[in-house]
Amino acid sequence: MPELDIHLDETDRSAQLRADAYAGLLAAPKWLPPKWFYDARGSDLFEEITRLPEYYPTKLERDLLAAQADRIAAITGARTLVELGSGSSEKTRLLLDALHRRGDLATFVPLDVSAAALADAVALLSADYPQLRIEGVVADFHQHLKLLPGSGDRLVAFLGGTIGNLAPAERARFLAELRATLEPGEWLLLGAGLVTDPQVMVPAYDDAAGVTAEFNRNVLRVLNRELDADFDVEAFEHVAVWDPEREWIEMRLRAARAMSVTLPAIGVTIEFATGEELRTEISAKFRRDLLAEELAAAGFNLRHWWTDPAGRFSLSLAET
Ligand code: AVJ
Repeated sequence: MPELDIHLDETDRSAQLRADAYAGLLAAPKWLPPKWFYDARGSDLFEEITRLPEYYPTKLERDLLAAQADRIAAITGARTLVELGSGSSEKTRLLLDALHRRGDLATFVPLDVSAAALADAVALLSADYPQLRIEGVVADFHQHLKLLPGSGDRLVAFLGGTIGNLAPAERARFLAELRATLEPGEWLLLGAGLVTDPQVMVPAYDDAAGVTAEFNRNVLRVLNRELDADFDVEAFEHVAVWDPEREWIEMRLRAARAMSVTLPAIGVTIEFATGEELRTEISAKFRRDLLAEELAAAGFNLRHWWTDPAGRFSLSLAET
């Protein structure tokens, strides 16, 4: 097991899961934050999603990175690459290779809430990049930005469209906090899904093989295991809808029948009515002007903007 820098130990994690479950499951409507999808199985299911024919973001982002990585390396000259929500860091190799070709790269800092996914990624990367210093950080990018190692020469990558998991107010806070931890001349590379045809967006979150449904229900398995809850996981149906006002995809779990669920670890019993929905994720899609505005409001200057020809996914390179 590679050594990781752990800012989120099991005690913090479980205290947070309790707090989130308590707040979200007693709210009306019920909700849970998406970060709890990602135990080892959830991280594997997400990797499977990225290979589905319907799930276009990963492929489009990979193509954009492949096309622009050398330019990004030349523009930023970064010696430290930080990746927030790194998961498998699979696409990130395109950036590592480009920075390495220029001879600038010294350190890679992948940061993820999932210790399991991070440990796998660090092990694979250390084998393939023996000369690179890799500092895996188990942390939550909502909370631990101040702890990012390195200074003055960083490129922070936040890829995959994960920014879309944040609601507008959280996003503003996150971007401002990130900006505050960076120094002048450091860079942000942001991957973000764009508003496109709902007939393209919705199937990406509701695939024919049912992998996304399993991923969605996995959050209930996490609660069953970690909070001793007794969700009847199979009694929840996967729902993915496009909200045209707020321009985000919402994933929900819909109770197929009325149910009572006990969560002994937090001393709570909750009731579901037939058809009641629990919101598990928002995945916001963006427009260039809005993103440029949000970046500017946080103190970033959008310097480069790349999209696929159909305008479904974007890479933004912004300077502090
Ligand atoms: C990992 C947050 C980018 O929102 O597209 C995939 C997660 N959810 N299918 C996304 C996800 C359902 C994914 N992100």
